Amino acid sequence: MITVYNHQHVLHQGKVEMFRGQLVPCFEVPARADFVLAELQRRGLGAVQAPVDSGLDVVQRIHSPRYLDFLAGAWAEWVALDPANAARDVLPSVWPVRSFRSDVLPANFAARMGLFSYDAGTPLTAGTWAAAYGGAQCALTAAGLVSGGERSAFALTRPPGHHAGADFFGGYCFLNNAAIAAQALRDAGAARVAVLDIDYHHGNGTQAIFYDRADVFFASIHGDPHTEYPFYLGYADETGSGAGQGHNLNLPLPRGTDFARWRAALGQALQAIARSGAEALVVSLGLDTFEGDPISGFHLRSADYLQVGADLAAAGLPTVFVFEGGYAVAEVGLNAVNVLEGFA
Ligand code: Q9C
Ligand code: ZN
Repeated sequence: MITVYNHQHVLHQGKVEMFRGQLVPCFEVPARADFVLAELQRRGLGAVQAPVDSGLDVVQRIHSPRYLDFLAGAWAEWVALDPANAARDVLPSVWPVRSFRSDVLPANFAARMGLFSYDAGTPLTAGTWAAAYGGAQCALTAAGLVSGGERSAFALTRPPGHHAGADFFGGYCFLNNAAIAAQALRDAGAARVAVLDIDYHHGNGTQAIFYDRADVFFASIHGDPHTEYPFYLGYADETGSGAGQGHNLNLPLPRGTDFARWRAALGQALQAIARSGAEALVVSLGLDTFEGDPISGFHLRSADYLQVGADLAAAGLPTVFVFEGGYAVAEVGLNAVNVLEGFA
């Protein structure tokens, strides 16, 4: 399997995130991707290549113009407010909840930070745009390889993407790489595409992007949002709207879920994907379902990920893997590459 590696990922390096009233060191760190790359190379799982830059055409089909403009220019605005800001990450602190307007674009920078985000755990840094842009190019290149006839490809990117919506960031995510890959597969001729999200956290951004579309089926297996982040989306009764009715499947599972129960949900998701008529698959590959993950609550073990890969392969679809979460940093390489090897 070819890996498309975003060498610019290190440019996104958050210092702290807000957690229980304190600023704590970021969980989403550059070493995550380094461990995956090292394990891929150690096990000789296939070529690693840099992305081809194909610009923002497909990205603009997923994200709104005013959101992309904001992200691309946010760091320069932040430093212009105060040169001392260059040493500090940006975090939002005010948000337009129900009854506020989101159609007006405020001139105030903090107000726009809040307009385009939904949590205080996602620092924006000097290199966030460059890293996220490189990640999107990785997803596009991986999708292009699969459209061109490869059985599979892996987009090894960070920051992750599945919490980012058409016009918001959050959950450590800025550009929705999986959604961008799915759109690219559609544009290259696949009539129907499925996105399967196996990160511990519900892929609220991806769901929202495709919620009213019939051409992209979204299925997600995740911690029950009654207790787990992102809390406000990911319930079983969310099945799609309008033309997208019936094209969204959420399989929330309780904290403490083990592999046997999780795998049964995977089987259910894959059956639904087969019924959807998808001609290609995008897997949002989070490894935070691992028993040792510091911020999650499922109990998958490293060896289980080989079986996950084999189950995914049995679906028989051309597949783009996109790296998402997974915060047990020392084990994330082993776990990710186990999925890829199980698939191969
Ligand atoms: N400080 C992804 O896995 N914060 N995002 C949870 C821990 C948000 C996870 C609280 C977790 C977001 C891509
Ligand atoms: Zn996650």
